Amino acid sequence: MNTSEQRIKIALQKSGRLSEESLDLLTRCGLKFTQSKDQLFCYGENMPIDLLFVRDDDIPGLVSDDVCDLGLVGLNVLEENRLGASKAGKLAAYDQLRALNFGQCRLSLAAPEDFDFQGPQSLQNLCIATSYVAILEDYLQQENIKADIVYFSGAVEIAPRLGKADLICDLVSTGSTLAANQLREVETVLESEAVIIQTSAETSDDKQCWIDRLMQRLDGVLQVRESKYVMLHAPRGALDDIVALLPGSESPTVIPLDRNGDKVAVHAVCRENVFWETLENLKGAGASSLLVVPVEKMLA
Ligand code: PRT
Ligand code: ZN
Repeated sequence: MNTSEQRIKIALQKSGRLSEESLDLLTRCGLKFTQSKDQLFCYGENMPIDLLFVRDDDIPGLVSDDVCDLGLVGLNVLEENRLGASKAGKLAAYDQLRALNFGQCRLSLAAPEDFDFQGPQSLQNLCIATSYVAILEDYLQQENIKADIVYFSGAVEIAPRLGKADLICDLVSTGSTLAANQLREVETVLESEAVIIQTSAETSDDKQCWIDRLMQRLDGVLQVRESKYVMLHAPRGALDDIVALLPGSESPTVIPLDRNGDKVAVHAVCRENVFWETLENLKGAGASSLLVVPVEKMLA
């Protein structure tokens, strides 16, 4: 497992909105790198896994062409690549392994505030500015709408003010960019978040073993992020109500606290965050001595 062909290469965004969290996720999976983020390449010290830092738009192609085995990229970039390739008669050769629960945004249509949007039909014969031509074309085709698309590589939100388009189709997260440009989100075209993809090219058994191991750790890391360990005391009679209130928990451990088992301790892993309201409701149902602690690692 030492030659460079046998080492796994993961493509990550070099510098941008996904960079920090992508690297953080892999570090949490226990990977150690000889790291210098300004370099294009990072050597994995404790596993045969190296990182390649590139522009996000290049990630689907690098994975599809089997230059990299894995890639972390926004679903929006992936879909644009897949639909673009299919239009050119090519097949994008990668499989989506997991959604990564960061980089959330949506590709949305947005119009000037006074635009009377009554659904996709309102787009008929209008002009829409976007960086996501293939996704927008696909959407318009599915809705049976004829509209002109004008390509903007960035600052799409200024297109209506420049008189270049009637609407835009762009990524939105908080919505503040749209508001600052007197635009209103009218329709979501695609919900997006960061995902991890693997090349569809044949992978050696050795490499696949490491990829499976990495995915198992990744599942643990993703589950742990929101998970909490909850401990509480309760009268046995209130157990059903209390268990029903624990968010996303599976069969908690119940330990008798007195000789006849009327009072019990309940320990549960909750796979969702536990808010103050939940604790108050648990207390209302008869629970006492409530304790919520973060979970460090989890292996199913
Ligand atoms: O240099 P490189 O090509 O690698 O980076 P890039 O400039 O193309 O991408 P980058 O770093 O801006 O974004 C990388 C990925 O982050 C995107 O492909 C999305 O998957 C994800 N992401 C999440 C976002 C946003 N949220 C986001 N808000 N990408 C862009 N935006 C922009 C959007 O285009 C608009 O200009 O932020 C603005 C809107 O934000 P709000 O909060 O005002 O709504
Ligand atoms: Zn980009």
